Amino acid sequence: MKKILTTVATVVALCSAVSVQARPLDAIQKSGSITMGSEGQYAPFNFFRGKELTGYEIDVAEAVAKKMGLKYEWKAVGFDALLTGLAQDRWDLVIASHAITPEREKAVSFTLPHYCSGGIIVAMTPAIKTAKDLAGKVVAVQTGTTYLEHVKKVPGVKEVKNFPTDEAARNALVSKRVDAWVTDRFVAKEMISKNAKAGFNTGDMLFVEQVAAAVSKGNTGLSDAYNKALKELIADGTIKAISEKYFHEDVTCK
Ligand code: SLZ
Repeated sequence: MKKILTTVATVVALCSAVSVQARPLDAIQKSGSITMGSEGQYAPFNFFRGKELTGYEIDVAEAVAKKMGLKYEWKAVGFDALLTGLAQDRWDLVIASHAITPEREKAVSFTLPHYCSGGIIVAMTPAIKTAKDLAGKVVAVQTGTTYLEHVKKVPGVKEVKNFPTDEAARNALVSKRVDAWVTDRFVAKEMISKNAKAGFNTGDMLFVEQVAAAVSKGNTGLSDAYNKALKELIADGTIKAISEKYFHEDVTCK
């Protein structure tokens, strides 16, 4: 047993020795371009319009990059791979609606938040509105999200079904494979305003959260520069204007 543990420890040590850290600020500045990762399946925060990645978070990050004097390049991948990709040097920064949580903070460093929101209950009947109403019900959430963690803690929920994308979780509700869907309140609001006749009903917010970009753990040079630019863009009204464009309201943290 001891030998196996030693072998495992050696392999882990070797892996970390060869792993490359995401680039510090000066390396990014030297190259002139920052590589950013997002999901592209979470309208209106980040989504594809044809081949173009767009949305509130995409516009915010591009404005920040420009303010930092940088060009940018996007990588879009599944939500699950985004934070781990920071430690693998696949991108310098992730912006994909990640809430700041103690668990995630063990692995990455967060910037200042670019919006404040929360998880809301959505159902096809007005009878399911509160956490209590979820007792005995099947609830759809996206894998790897704070929605999953919070719904798991609601007493009496019959089953939490998880899906690779938020859209797939929503489709499960539409096709009545689940009784409720928990998603972001602004995602729900926008989706319902675009599908007014579909019969969606929103209920209570289950929890609130602050959502921020993430950089590799301890990359404070990059997060400080990002924060400085973001603060300036909040102060001069740029972020508010981007928010109004996608949500018709200001979603920044008050
Ligand atoms: N804000 C939630 C969901 S992000 C989901 C993106 N599709 C979280 O932090 O997990």
